[in-house]
Amino acid sequence: MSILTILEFPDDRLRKKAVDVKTVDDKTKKLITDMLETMYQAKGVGLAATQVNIQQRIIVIDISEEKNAPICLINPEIISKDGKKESEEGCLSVPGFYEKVNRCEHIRIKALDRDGRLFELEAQDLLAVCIQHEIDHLNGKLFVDYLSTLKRQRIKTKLQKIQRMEKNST
Ligand code: GNR
Ligand code: NI
Repeated sequence: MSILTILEFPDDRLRKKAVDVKTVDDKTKKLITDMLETMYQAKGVGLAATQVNIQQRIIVIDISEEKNAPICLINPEIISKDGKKESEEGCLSVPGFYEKVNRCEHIRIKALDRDGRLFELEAQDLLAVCIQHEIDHLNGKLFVDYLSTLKRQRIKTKLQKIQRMEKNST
């Protein structure tokens, strides 16, 4: 198992669009294990492959309190959605910033699991928010894109300042 490096806004690589996984093989499974380990270590509830610089449509999620309920979504697609709900979002690629974002309240998705088997899942509340947030990552989109230009610019400047300090202290 290995901890992967999580890219941070405004890194251009977070803007790449991920492609479908063609076959779920041992390499895919190893990546999923590493993504889960990376997500748990970073104390996140979700992680998209794009965030660790892998342009494949793979997402891991665990919204459980005990961190013992990993969900893996390969090639996820929203097949129905309804309602609107605003909630506070954060992102491991935008560390330290939390803002309200509007999402669909209720979604139904289809995806492949770790064994390459097709399944459907109905989600609401945090799980629905998280799945929509992660699918956005696979499409090169970040939650800060839903904010005003001014707010996004302020976040960008503050993060770049922190990133410069981190770079100069190693
Ligand atoms: O850890 C995370 N928490 C979170 C909280 C509210 C809405 C979405 C998220 S996802 C985020 C982890 C992450 O950045 N996934 O891409
Ligand atoms: Ni995120």
